[in-house]
Amino acid sequence: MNTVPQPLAKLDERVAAAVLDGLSYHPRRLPPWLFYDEAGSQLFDAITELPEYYLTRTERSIFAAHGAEIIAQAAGDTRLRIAELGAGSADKTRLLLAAAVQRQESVVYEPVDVSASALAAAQTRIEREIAGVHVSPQVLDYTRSFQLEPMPEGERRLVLYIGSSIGNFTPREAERLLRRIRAGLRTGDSLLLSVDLVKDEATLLAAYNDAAGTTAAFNRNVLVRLNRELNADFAPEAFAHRALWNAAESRIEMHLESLVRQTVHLAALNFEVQFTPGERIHTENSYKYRPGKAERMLAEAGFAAAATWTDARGWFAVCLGRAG
Ligand code: AVI
Repeated sequence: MNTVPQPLAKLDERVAAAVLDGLSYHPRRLPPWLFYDEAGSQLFDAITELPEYYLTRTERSIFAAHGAEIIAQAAGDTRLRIAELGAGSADKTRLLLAAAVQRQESVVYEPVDVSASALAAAQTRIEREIAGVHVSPQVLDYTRSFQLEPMPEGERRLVLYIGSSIGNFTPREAERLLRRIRAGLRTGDSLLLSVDLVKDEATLLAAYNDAAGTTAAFNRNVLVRLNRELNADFAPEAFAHRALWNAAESRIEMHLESLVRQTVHLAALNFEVQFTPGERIHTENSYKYRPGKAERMLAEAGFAAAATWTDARGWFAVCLGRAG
């Protein structure tokens, strides 16, 4: 059957620029934010449930054990409102929101995301599920600017940057992002930063190369996205999912490795790329930290490290920094 060329939806300039830049570069690369179209966000939710992907359930266990203490430390003797960068499925956030409601009867929750539709979905879900939470969504690309709504004097804001999301930024980018967050806060506000810790290589690798192939599908989905949004003709099955541990940089890297010699056309960019067999596209870094590193990063960005909580195996850390 002939496939009829589909008219392109309006070209997203940010996607176009990132792809043109990344695929012109050697070694080829694509930024990880490209993973999160609708299908990619669903695949990521599925990853968080995988037996090998210990991160989400370990972090959740820390919140379950220490949620009340985290909220108490952040609040001091004031009322707290809670902002969250990235409005994912908010499953773990629920534990912290419930702890805040327990302490002060109600709480304003400010999920921050670029996607208005993701925010609307989060608002409906959370207001339905947790009594006492008032959702005030903020549409914002926090990787570019960080200016939240002004809040009443006498309240403090706790910003959640959880899920080990900071690990997908290079150290320089992470530093810049933490400084930007600090600049948008008042003295006494705080930031809760979660990081995945260095552990044995087999555990790390399994988390990014699961038996069911969900992470492989998540990785390849970026090519499906480029086919749709940039009228490209990637054959996703002609690229293998590779996850490797880069000990020198302390990070898991994900790549898509071309299995054959091939030329890919990206019609919307009027651009083509040739791949040799074995040539890779670097799609993600996921940094793993040594104990104490997150606290140093917070300090360098202007936060006094207030407390750190971890799990019994010492696999994951949740650090509270107070804006000084
Ligand atoms: C969102 N981020 C923290 C995940 C991670 O573990 O780096 C993304 C991910 N990539 C592959 N699996 C999950």
